[in-house]
Formats: sequence, C-alpha cells, structure tokens
Amino acid sequence: MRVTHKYDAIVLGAGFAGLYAIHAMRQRGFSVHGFEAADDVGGVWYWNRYPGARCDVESLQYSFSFSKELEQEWEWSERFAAQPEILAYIKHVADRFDLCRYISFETRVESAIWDEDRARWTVTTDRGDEWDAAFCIMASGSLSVSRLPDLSGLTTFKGETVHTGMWPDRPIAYANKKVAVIGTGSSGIQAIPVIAEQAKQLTVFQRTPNFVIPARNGPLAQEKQKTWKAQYEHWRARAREVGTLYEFASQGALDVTEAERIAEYERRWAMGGVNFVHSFNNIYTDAAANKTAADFVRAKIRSIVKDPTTAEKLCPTDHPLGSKRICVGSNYFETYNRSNVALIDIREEPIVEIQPDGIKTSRQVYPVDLIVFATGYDALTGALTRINIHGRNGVALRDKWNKGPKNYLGLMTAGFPNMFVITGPGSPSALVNMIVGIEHHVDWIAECLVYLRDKEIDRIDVEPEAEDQWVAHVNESADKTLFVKANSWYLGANVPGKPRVFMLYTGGLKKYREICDDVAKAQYRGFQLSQTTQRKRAL
Ligand code: FAD
Ligand code: N01
Repeated sequence: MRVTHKYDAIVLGAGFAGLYAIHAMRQRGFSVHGFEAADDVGGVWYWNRYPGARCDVESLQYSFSFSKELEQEWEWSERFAAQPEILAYIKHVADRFDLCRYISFETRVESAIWDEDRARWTVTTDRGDEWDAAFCIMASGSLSVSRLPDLSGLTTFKGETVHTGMWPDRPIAYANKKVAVIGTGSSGIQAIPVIAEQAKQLTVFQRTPNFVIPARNGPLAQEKQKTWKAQYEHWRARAREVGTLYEFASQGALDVTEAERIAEYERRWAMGGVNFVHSFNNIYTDAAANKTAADFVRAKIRSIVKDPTTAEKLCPTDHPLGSKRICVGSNYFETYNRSNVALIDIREEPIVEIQPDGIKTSRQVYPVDLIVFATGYDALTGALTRINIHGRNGVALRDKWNKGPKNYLGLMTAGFPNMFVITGPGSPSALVNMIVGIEHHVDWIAECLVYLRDKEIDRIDVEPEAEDQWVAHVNESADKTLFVKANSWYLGANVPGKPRVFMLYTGGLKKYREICDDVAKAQYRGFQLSQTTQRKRAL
C-alpha cells in the first residue's frame, strides 16, 4: 500500500538551492522534505567531477552569505576553487545546518500533480511512494540535465564514454590513452588542458570556437582572505546589487583612443577572469564596441597558438564576445601547441559516425579509447519538463512551455499554483553569481509563504496578464543586448527542436530585485491569492 507523507513544502534537488531552501523553510517553521536523485548533496558539484572543473566566480564570492559564522569559518585555498573543494564546502553546509536528515537521496521525483480542491500537490518518486505538500519548490537546477548528441554508432563503441556533467565518482583512466573530447564550451575548455597533460593523444572535436579568457588562478593569499572576510558585509551587500563583483567600467570602448583601449584590454587580460568583459560598459550591448574586444582576443589566440591554421580554427567569428557564456580557462590555447593534441573543426569535417574503435569524420577515422562528451545541457527547462508536472485542469507543464517557458518574475508560471522555481527561466539566473540569485529567490519565496500563512491564504497563482507582461519585458530587455546574436543554451539553440526563446532576464540584478520587492510590498501584485473552498467552509 502507498504511504502518503504530508508536508508544507517539498523541495526538489540538493544543490546550493535545495539546501538553502530546506534551511530557510525550516527556520520559518515549515515542515519540509527534499528529494535528490544523487546519493549525496552537491548538485552541479556532485555531478561535474571532470578534470579541471572549477568555478569562474571567485571562491570568496561563490559561497553562501546567509550565515556570518559560516562565511568566517570556511577557508578557501584558491582564487577559483576546484570541484572537490566546492563539494566539500557544500557538504560542510549540509552538516553544519543538519540538512541531510530532511532529504531522500537516490530518489528521483517523477511526477507532481496539482489538486485544485485541496490546493495541494501530490508528488511521486521512483521509489513508488507518494508525498502530499502545499508547496513545491523546484531547486532542480538550470544545468542539471546533461545532453549527449545523437551520433550514429555510439552504442557500438568499445571504449569508455563519459559526459562532463555525469562524471563518475571513480577514476577515469585517460593517462596514455587516445582520448576524444567533443565540445568546447566552459566544461570542455576546462577539461582539455588537464586531459592533454596525461593522454597519449587528445583529439578535440570543435563545432564552435569560444572566447576563452585566462583565469590566472592560484592560491588565495591568507592576507587577501582575511581582509575580505573583515569586509564581508560590505561585499555581500554590493553583490546583491550587481550579482558578481567585477571592476565595472564607466565608459564605452569607443569613447577612448585605440591605445587606451588596448591598454585596458591588456590590463584585464593580465587580471584574469570574467572581468575582461567589463573592460568597457557597452561590450554586451554595442556590436562595434564588442568587436574591439573580440579582435583583441582573436589577436591573443593568434599570438599564443603556433600553428596558424589551428589558430584560425580557434578564433570565434560567428558570435559577439560574451553572447555565449564567456569561458574562463587555464592554458587552453597553449594546449594546442602540444604535439599530442589535434583540433578537428567539425563544421569543415563533420562526424559521420562512431565506430567500435574510433570516430569517423567525412575525412578519416580517428582511433579513440575514451570519448569525453562536453556537449552541455538541456538548460533551464530540462529538469522541469522531464518531470510529469500537471497543474490546473490537468495541464502539463511541458505542454504549456512547448513554445517557450512562460513565467512571472521567473518565480512561478500561471496555472501551476503553489509551485516555485529557483533561478529558472525568466530570472537573471546564470547571468549573475548564481548563489546570490539562489539566496534571493529562496528568501523571497520563504517570505511569501510566511505572508500566505499569516493571511490564511492557501493558494497563490499567477495572473495571466502579469505573466504576458513579464515575458514581454524579458524579451525587450534581451533585444537591447547582443546575447540574442548567438546560438547559445541561453535561448535553447543547443537542443534540436527546443523553442528558440531567450530565457534569462538581462535587466540586471538590482532592477530585478527591486521589481520582486515591489511586487511583494504591493500584496503580491500580479499574483492571484485565494482560499480553497475546503478552507472557506472550515472557517
Ligand atoms: P544544481 O546544483 O544543478 O542542483 C540540482 C539538483 O537537483 C541536482 O543534484 C539534480 O540531481 C537534482 N534533481 C533534478 N531533477 C530531479 C528530480 N526530478 N528528482 C530528484 N532530484 C532532481 N555558477 C556560478 O554562478 N558561478 C560558477 O562559477 C559556476 N560554475 C559552474 C560550473 C559548472 C561545471 C556548472 C555545470 C555550472 C556552474 N555554475 C556556476 C552554475 C551552477 O548551476 C550554479 O552555480 C549552482 O551550482 C546551481 O545550484 P542549484 O542547486 O540551483 O542546481
Ligand atoms: O556546455 P555548452 P558546457 N556535436 O553548451 C558542443 C556552466 N559552466 O557544459 O557551441 C558537436 O556551453 C557545443 O557546440 P556549439 C556555464 O554556465 C561553467 O560547456 O553548440 N558539438 C559546445 O561547444 C556554461 O555556459 C563553468 O556549436 C556539440 C559544447 O558542446 C554551462 O555550464 C564550467 C554538439 C557545449 O557547450 C554549460 O557549459 C563548466 C554536437 N552534437 C560549465 N552538441 C565555469 O567555469 C553540443 N556541442 C564556471
């Protein structure tokens, strides 16, 4: 017989978002239970154990701000922490706040069905049990559904295949092996230099070259950490406005002389990291300004990579710099100077099929023992549309979103009452330090639930007009930027058949937070708040 467990809120996912959501709900006196498909906490940092995996937001920023003790006690060892250290941090958070006891691990949520009469969700898992909750909080991740390309012959391959986003927790032997990496986004560019150091031969299959800025990673000086921690309150407050603390410029790239411009790009190149894109204040918005930055990076590629043909193949030309997520790497372009590394441009030489011993392109067969797929994710919507979610009148979320993920403030979608999404489509999400975004969303949702509890309201849904207006605002904001000029995962272009809709809010975190705050202050303007007939009868 099915056992039904009753909770105020169900939380999906035990990454940064799910853990903080569980903590925040419990702090406000809600009963809450979490589900996680993996056997431990960590989310992205549990799944992405590939060589070279690390953050590109500085460690001192890429961490929770909700506990002063936590931020003081944790010591980061590097400017950009590597995956094992971030995972250790997340485990420390889970232990410190005793969160694992509220999570079912190795449990995948399969469906969530809304019951209009009771104003509650019925959630079922792959363990066959049933959970009953007033609220569903989807912390299921923006980059949690890995994508394997549909390559013919893949199942005939005799060697090992692995995706960066599902890297097993066991050693993957690549030393002295013939390795192929397919994909040159942020994950591929981190893995390639590390694999190249040990592989017998590394063949990189590139579809689109990317702009890669050197990380200039290194040990985090004790002194810097100490000073930063002493000023944490100040930095966190600033991060809540801008997302990530970069050195923001006050002038445009074309407002200065060429010599000044180059000097600034050189300074930022030496500084390392995403700061480069903020060299001038119009890189994301003005094509001519952007071209000056792109030309600078292309010149760097040509100066680093010794073989001119390979250098040209590595130069991105089909999208503005930063319009696909800018990559931050270590020794990426230098790696192509190694004698054991070859670059295949699959636009010139498409992959025809995978054979038992290698990869066949239109020109030749490349013998391979291990294939690393760094081919990205069904981002932002993938984790949600894979769950059987049915809202009012039995409407399925995947049907509602079949032309794009309509939503209000990125927090809810009309017709799916009491279901909140964390850092999903319609929010700034991956355009800012995602932990700042996660804390904002969780705090907003938690305060909303307190408001509903105080007012004895048990149902919150979105006004369809408010949703239409928000979607229009998200689109208008995106159209003012160069983000829409690239075939990126931001607009679903990497998944064949996915609707092409720019999914992130580009209006800036400060403005976004102000809008969310105003909505809450105005008794949740744009939302429909109501009581079920059951509750009304009881009163
Ligand atoms: P996730 O960490 O993705 O966690 C979601 C969890 O939900 C997963 O563990 C998944 O197993 C679980 N789940 C999903 N569906 C179900 C289901 N149906 N049932 C049960 N469980 C389910 N962001 C930055 O701001 N800075 C960075 O430097 C940065 N680096 C990154 C590096 C990599 C390699 C990747 C892939 C992403 C990076 N990101 C970075 C983005 C990253 O997604 C966020 O920073 C953050 O880790 C997201 O946390 P989350 O809890 O929202 O989602
Ligand atoms: O995925 P991607 P990712 N045949 O989608 C190629 C975060 N992250 O895992 O560009 C051949 O960016 C695809 O080619 P194209 C960060 O937000 C952060 O690298 O579509 N190739 C591309 O080269 C990032 O943006 C860090 O033409 C195929 C690559 O695979 C996000 O996660 C580190 C293909 C996929 O690139 C995703 O990054 C890692 C096919 N059929 C990740 N399909 C940090 O450093 C796809 N490709 C913080």
